[in-house]
Amino acid sequence: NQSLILLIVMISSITTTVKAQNPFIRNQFTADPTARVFGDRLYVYPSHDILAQPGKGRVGWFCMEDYHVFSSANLTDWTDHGMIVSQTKVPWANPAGYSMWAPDCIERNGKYYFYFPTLPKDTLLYGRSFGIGVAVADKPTGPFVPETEPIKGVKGIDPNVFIDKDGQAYLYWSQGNIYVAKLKENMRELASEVVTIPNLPTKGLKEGPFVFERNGLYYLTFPHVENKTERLEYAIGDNPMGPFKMTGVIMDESATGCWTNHHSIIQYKKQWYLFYHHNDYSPKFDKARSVRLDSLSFNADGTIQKVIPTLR
Ligand code: FUB
Repeated sequence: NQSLILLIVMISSITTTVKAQNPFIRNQFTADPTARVFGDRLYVYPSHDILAQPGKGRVGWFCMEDYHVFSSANLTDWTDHGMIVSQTKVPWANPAGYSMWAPDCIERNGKYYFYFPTLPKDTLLYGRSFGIGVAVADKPTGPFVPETEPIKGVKGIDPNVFIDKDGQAYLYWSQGNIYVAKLKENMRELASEVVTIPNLPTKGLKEGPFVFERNGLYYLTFPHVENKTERLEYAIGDNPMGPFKMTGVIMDESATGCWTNHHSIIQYKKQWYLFYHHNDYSPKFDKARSVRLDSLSFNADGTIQKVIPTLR
């Protein structure tokens, strides 16, 4: 068995274009990595796990109060550009929510739009649901200025924004199902009805949609839990609003007990990559996670080859 594992590790290090050094952010816990290419650098916008203490978050649960952004030109040397958004600086956020969950960031006409979910102050309207907000900057590293209100008509977590070739932007998010709506040119308001994406698994779809386009195919990718831990799966369609056809698995469930997995997929310098997370630096507590990356390849028919995690 050990020699089989060694063989797999040797083969993957030959075919991998990056000498993966997972986890690749080592100065803090990070999760839910959204990778984006801006100019000639790759930026990663992750969640920032911290440990809850009595009076600060809920002990034993996810605890996040802010976001950092990281960048690299070679996927080996990473720069931490520091804190970009914090719960105390978002006018509509509950400053004691500690729920700054999975974010995204996208560029449009020279502005950078950072999308994030968190618990709103307005519990009358939101109950226990999350809202999704936007913060805007002139550079990928900020400073980001949060809007005063969350996006109207959206309750849920894990925003993901995709801009199609015709310039139309779409916002995806989760709340039991995966939802999509068009965004206005201002990137701060919905421009359509909210659509529940059909033909996806009816159970175990909790979070983390990520959409990208390649060769005219639209890929809706997401974590799906059937047993204990999440498996990364995908569906393909010919329209960003679906319908999508369930197609396969990108990464199997983890056997080592990190309940969540959350990912993004991006092409950088002609190679595609999967960014995801695991609890490498916190094996006994799976809500203190660390981000990883591995190369990803497609078959000739557009299907995705399964990614085997590289641990070092
Ligand atoms: O990081 C908090 C939540 O855990 C995210 O929003 C989910 O996608 C899961 O990774």
